[in-house]
Amino acid sequence: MQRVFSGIQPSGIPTLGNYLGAIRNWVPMMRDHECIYSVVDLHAITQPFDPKTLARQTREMAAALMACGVTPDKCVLFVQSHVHAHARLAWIFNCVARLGWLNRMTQFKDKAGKDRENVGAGLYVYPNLMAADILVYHATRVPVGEDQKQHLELANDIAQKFNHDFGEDFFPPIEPIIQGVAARVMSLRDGTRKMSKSDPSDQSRINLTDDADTIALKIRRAKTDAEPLPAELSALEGRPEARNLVGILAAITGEEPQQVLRAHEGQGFGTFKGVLTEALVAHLSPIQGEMQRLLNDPAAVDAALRQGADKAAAIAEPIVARAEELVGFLPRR
Ligand code: AQP
Repeated sequence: MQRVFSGIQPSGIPTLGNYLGAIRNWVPMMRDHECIYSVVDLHAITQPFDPKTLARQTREMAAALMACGVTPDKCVLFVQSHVHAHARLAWIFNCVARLGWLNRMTQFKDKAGKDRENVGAGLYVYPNLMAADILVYHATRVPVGEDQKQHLELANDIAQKFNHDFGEDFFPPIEPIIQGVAARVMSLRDGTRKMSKSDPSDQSRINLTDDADTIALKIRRAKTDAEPLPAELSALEGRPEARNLVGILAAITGEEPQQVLRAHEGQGFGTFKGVLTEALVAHLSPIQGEMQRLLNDPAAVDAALRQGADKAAAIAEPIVARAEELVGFLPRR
């Protein structure tokens, strides 16, 4: 059985984008892979964050995952900072990766913005930590969106250079499980930007915790245009907001966007938004109920995460110890 690693940052409440683009796909993968899923708090501190809310957000993210079906009895679910092997291997990778490789990472350029001198160094070496997250379990499959493909190539470069420099075929190659662009959910305020949990505007996203009224309001206010829905998907080119709402309904109902258009051809957005709201509320409310039930007993969530961390460490410790041995560190005896 192949081993999968995936992570999600506790940088806010999970959004509909996180759910449709990542979390929902984690569940079926647990049937035929050994899945290791992490709430990656070490990554979350590479961007501005609030130390007063980080722990709560981390627990909430774990509860959201469990409520979506990522249950700890069927996978290894844990918090990244609880397993020290990640940071230990990441340091070694900081010394293996070349600056030239990191300089090519487009996500750093996007996230750093214009004021690069003032960005934390952690954001720059983020891909090295991501490589460590995967390779510290010798995981070979990683579900990624298009935007993460470059980081995965870097992880493979790091693994190869480590193997070459330290004389052993130690780290296996990683293969992406590519998720289609269809799963990409865009901001409700701007159809050309992705929906993000850290977007300053709450109106730009649906949070998994939004109640029915909030969802209705956000969808009603979502940016659209005055044209009715066409019959053909190709006619939505140049209408990113309309395309996004059609894509969301398709993802929620399990249909193709083309089928959604056929069913709603000629409709204005007033009507279509009503249908979309109803579908979203019906789909998300059981998840919200379960998340709330879990968060009513935070000690039980923390205990599940502790067990997950123990299971993760049992896999990662021998691997990082061997990597340290290959590098030549004197073992602690
Ligand atoms: N809008 C999206 N559509 C589809 N998939 C998405 N993902 C994120 N946004 C969308 C997927 O969610 C997973 C977890 O992402 P992450 O938390 O590690 O970081 P991210 O991709 O940077 O997600 P956010 O929500 O945009 O977080 P912030 O605002 O903190 O940067 C990934 O698999 C991602 O592809």
